[in-house]
Amino acid sequence: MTGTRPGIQKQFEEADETTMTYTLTITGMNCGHCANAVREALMGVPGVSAAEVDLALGSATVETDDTVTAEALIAAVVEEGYGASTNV
Ligand SMILES: [Cu+2]
Repeated sequence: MTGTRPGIQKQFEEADETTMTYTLTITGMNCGHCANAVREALMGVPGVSAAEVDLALGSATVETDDTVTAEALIAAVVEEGYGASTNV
């Protein structure tokens, strides 16, 4: 059965799987400027469609396509000078 109608099957899978949401714990942010820097770092990762950073909670919610790994998101934040981890 698999493979007989790959086009149709793929469309349904993609509808479900192309958007992923990561929640990261961010450390080292002190002000809105920091939150903005983290947000821009996340938005700079190819495949990220939306990023929201909550300064008070020290967290980030990132929407991506399915090519993006948590490691890539963490690396972008660390490169910006902040700490990041995921609890998946
Ligand atoms: Cu700051």
